[in-house]
Amino acid sequence: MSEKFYITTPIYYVNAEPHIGHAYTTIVADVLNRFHKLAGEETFFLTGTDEHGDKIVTAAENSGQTPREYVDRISGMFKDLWPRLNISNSAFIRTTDLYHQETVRNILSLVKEKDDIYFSEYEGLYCFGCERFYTEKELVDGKCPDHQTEPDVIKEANYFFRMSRYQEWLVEHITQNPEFIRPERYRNEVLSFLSEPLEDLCISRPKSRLTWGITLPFDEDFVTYVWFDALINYVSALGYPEGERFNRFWPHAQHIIAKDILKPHGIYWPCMLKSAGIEPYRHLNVHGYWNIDAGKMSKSVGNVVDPLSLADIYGVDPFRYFVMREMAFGLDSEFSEKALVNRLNADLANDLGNLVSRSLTMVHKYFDGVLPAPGPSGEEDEALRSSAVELVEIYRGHLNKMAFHKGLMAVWEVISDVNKYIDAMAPWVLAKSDPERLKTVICHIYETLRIIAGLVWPFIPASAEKIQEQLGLKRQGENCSLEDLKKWGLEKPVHPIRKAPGLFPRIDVKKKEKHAPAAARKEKPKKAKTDGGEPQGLVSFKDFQKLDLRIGVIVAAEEIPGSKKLFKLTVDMGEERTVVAGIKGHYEKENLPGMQVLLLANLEPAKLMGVESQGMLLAAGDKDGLHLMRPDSETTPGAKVK
Ligand code: ME8
Repeated sequence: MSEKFYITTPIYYVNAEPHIGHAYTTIVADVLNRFHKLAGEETFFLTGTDEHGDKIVTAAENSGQTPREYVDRISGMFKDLWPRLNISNSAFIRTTDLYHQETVRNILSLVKEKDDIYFSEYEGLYCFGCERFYTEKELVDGKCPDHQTEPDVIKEANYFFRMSRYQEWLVEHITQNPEFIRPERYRNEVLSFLSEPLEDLCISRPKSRLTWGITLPFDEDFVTYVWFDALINYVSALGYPEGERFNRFWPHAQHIIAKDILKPHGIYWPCMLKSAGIEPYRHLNVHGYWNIDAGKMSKSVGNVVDPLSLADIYGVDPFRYFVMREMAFGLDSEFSEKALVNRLNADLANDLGNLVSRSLTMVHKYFDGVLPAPGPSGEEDEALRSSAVELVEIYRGHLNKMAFHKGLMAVWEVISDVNKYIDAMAPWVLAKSDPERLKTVICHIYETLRIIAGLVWPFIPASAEKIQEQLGLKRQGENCSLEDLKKWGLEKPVHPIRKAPGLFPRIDVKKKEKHAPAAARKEKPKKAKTDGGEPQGLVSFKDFQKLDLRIGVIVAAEEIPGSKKLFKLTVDMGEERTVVAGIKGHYEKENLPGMQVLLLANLEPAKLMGVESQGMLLAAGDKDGLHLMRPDSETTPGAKVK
């Protein structure tokens, strides 16, 4: 029987569109989900949307929609976002789902039967942004610390959950289980809060004030407080109380949240579970904020960063890698696009991307793409082999402690080791001096790459699978386990090693060419070599020969939403390629299909406005605009230009 793993994100409010904060938490959950799969565990990964309460009603009114129409629309945006960020959630829950509403009512009845709910008049300071009452002490300068607004004084009769009854038990539980809330700073925060007497929790809202909620099972005139409704999603999604999935996964539950919602998760939720007779979750994992310009980024402040446009511009994997590498889980991080570009260029394009491409090129150059059997070995091989194999457990240790950035740093140390090993072993010299030794070196590089690809899969799944495919591995993605990774030499390629275009195109920081059309991408002329290389400004015939210029025929031309200059073209050059060309405004899209063109076919792929361009059309520009280069008579598509 395999171990089980259950991971959840907060269910996000649908009062605004998803931003980088939501994307981060969900990517963390996704990385953990994939990591636990690699560890051989059976996993369940839940995310969803929180759709009741005052906030939602106000947002719906502001957008001129009914709450129902509004929640359907925004919840849909969250649901659609996740596949685009390659999120592998097992389920998506909405608090307006009927089964969830039923579970909330069942739990309320259960808690009421235990005499843990009572009715009472209450006057208190209420923040509509947080949808909760505040004590004087919790306010900062008389204002809500989150919304910087003065709370309203509200007097009303309501239902209360006897949370105070569970205070002692909770303190004991947290003390006995040091990993219950982690990292430690958040555990201490909760314990410090619990050092004062815990007040009971108001868990209803009169329908005279709010109707958009779940009606209490024991009083038709009230709806449930949004947090009492929302937290229950974590068990309703598993089919509590009878669901087989509930019994299987709940004992292994781990939540991920940011520090903004520590109190409901660290205090209300365990008390609710205890009262309902459900065992507590296993871990509450709390991360910090993504700040922007040194302030908290949030929907209410309005300085949001859109994850999709970042993923569109830089690629999904570079975006995922960046957020996981940049933030130390538990601490705040400052978001900057420049830092993202730097990481992409340095860690992904230079370190990992170059390593893969130079390694595969060598297998081609020296062994026609067929991995040889190893020859005699030496000390250097053993050093690389042990650091690669030991990496698996080091990585596991970091990820188990939520230290994702450290896990990645450890992988990148080994990437640097392989790069150094290649430089030290100089395969290009061995190719002439010791071809048998070269075989060993190539095998060691191959094996280390297999381990690296497996370990980066949770973070950058699509790129890792591309590498695994290029390596000809049978076990790819989740089919490759941590245990398998430790078995040196486990797999032989099932097909010859594939040479493929670069994995991570570099972004030119200075020129900020990222939005520019491929055709307009002008490289600065390379500086003349001082070591007897080619004279400045001239290109050797050898260099010219590196260009793979082909005749192609445009078979389709499409608009790219939001782009004024670009068309997405499908070009047949023996095989079909997608090429993004900056010719809009110079050509009508209807006139393009059937046109023969000249194509640079081995240009490093680049993503333009979210579309990967796998080549470049050649055109000449003058005062009349752009003129596509074409053969002077009908030529077979794919014919090479010499
Ligand atoms: O609180 N940095 O929903 P919510 C990092 N519905 N993460 C951030 C962030 C930031 N600046 N801003 C938001 C709710 N997040 C409730 C949850 S759960 C039963 C109910 C992420 O839409 C982070 O995970 O306000 C935070 O905890 C969550 O979004 C809050 O999402």
